[in-house]
Amino acid sequence: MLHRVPTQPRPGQKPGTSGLRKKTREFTQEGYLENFVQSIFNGIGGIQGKVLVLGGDGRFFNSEAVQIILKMAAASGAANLIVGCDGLLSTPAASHLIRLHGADGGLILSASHNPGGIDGDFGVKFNTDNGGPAPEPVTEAIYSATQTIEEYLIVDAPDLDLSATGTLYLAGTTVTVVDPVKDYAMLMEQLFDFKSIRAFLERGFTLSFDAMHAVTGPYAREILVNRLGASETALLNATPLPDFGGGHPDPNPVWAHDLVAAMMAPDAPDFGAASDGDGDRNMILGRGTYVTPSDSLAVIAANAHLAPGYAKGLSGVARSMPSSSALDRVAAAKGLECFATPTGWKYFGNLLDAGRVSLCGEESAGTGSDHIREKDGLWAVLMWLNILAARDMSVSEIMTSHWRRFGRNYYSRHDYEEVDAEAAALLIDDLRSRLDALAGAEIGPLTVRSAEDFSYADPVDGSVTTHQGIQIAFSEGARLVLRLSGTGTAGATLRVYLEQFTPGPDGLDHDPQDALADVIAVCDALTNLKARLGRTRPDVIT
Ligand code: VG1
Ligand code: CO
Repeated sequence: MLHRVPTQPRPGQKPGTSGLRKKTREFTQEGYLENFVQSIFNGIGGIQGKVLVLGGDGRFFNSEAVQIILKMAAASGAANLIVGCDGLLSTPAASHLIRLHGADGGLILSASHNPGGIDGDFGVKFNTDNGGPAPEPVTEAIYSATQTIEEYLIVDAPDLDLSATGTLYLAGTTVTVVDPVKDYAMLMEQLFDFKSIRAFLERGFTLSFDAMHAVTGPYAREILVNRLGASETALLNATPLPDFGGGHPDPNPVWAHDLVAAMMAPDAPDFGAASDGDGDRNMILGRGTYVTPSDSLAVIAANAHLAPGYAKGLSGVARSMPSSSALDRVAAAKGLECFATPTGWKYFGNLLDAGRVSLCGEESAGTGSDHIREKDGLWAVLMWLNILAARDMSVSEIMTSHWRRFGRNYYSRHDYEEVDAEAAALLIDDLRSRLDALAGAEIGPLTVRSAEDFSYADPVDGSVTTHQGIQIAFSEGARLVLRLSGTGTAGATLRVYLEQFTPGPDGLDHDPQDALADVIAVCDALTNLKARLGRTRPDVIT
C-alpha cells in the first residue's frame, strides 16, 4: 500500500561539510528523516528505476532509519536497493559498492566522528554515481527541495529481515542484502601486498587497532585477523555499539587516548591505528610516535609505489587547504601536480574522476586514493603496513628519515567547540575585513607574506567556491588558517590550524606545540579570540 503523507518543510535541513547532521532527538522526530530523504529523491530528479546503495555506521536509529528509507525508496519506484547486512556499511565500503554495481548513488547513515546515541548525533549523507559525496550543486538542489516539500511517499509493509544476505522484494523494488565486508576486503587485497604484510606480522611485528566501538570492527577482523593473521587481541573495541560505548568515535589523541597512552608505553606494539564512526578516518601511531594526518599523507605520497596497486606511481596529489604543506614538498620532489582544495572530501571528486590526482587527504585524519571516492580509514592502515613491511622499518624510523629528506612541517589544530555562533562569525568577518591591510605587516616575530579569504576554482569544471577559510602565510615558514566547522550540531566550532616549517637537519624533534609557539601567539594577537569567545584554551588540540 502506497501512502502519500502530507508534510511541511523543516527548517535547517541544509547539508554541511559532509551530509545533514543533527541531534538524534531531532532526527527521530516524526517525519524529520522522511522529509530529508524525500528531498534527496526529489532533488536528484526522482529515483524511478534507479539503483541505490544503503547502509550506515550502526549508531542509534540506524536500523529504524534503514527500514524507513527502504519503504520510501520502494514507494518512489526504485528498481534496486543494495543494503549491507543489518543495515551496516562503512562509508568507504558504501562508496566501493556504488562503483562496483554501477549504482546511481547511495545513502549513508552516519554523523561520522560525532558521538551517537539518543543524546548524540545522527546524520544522512548522499553520494552520487561516482561513489563520492554529492557535490555542491546536488546538495543545493536537495536543500532547496527540503524548503518546498509538501508530501513524502512510503509503502506500508512489515520491516524486512536484513540479518542475512539474499534477495528480498518490497512492492516493486528488489532489495539485495549484501555482506558489508567481503567486496571491500577483496578490493584491499588487490591494492596491497597481503603476502608481505602477513610475513611481516609473522616475523613478529605487532599491532593494535582501535575500532572505537564503531563500524570498522567487523572490517578489521576480516582483514587484519582473518586475512593477514594478526592476533584477535590486536583488535580493541571491535564490536559496534549504537552509542559507541559512550565515546567520541574520533581517532585523534584526545578521543582515542587509551590507544595513544598504550602506544607511548615502553612495551607498546610496533604499530597502532584507529578509525572513526563510519570508517573513513584513520589515526597512525608507532611505538612512542604519533603521526599527524598531514605527515601521514606526505609519507604515503613518498612511498605509495611500494604497494602493488600504486606501483606505477601517482598521477597527482591533493590536500585540503588547511592540511599542512608537507605533501607539497613530496610532490615538488617527485614532479607531481599538487592541489589545495576546500575542506570536505566532495572537492576531491572531480580531480579523482579526471585522473588528475590519485592520492588525497585532509588534516582531519582522512586519507584516500582513486580506489573509491571517499576517504578510507583501513586503506590508510593497510598502506602504512605495506610501506613498513616493504621498508622493514619502524614508524619512528620512517618519520625521521622522511623529515631528514623533506624537512618537517610542525602542525596542530586547535578547536574551540560549541562557542557562541554569532561571536565566532563576527571574529571571522572582522579578520576578513582586515586581510588587505595585513600583507607585509610585522606581528610579533612573524611577517605576513600573504593573507586571503580562500576560494577555490575547480580545475576540472571551473566552478568557484568562496569563503573557505582565512589563510595567512608568514615569511618565516609559518601558516595560520581559521575556519568554522560545517559538521557540528550545537553552536559553532572554530578551527585554528597552525603550521611551522623547519628545513632540518637541526630542530626536527621539538614538541609541536613549542615549535608552533610563535604562530599561536600571533593568532592570539591578530584575533583576540580567547577574549572574544570567552575561552581560556582550546577544547581539543590535535
Ligand atoms: C570535518 C573535517 C573535514 C572532514 C569532515 C567530514 O569538517 O574538518 O576535514 O572532511 O569533518 O569528515 P568540519 O567542517 O567540521 O571542519 V567525517 O569523517 O566526519 O564525515
Ligand atoms: Co567519518
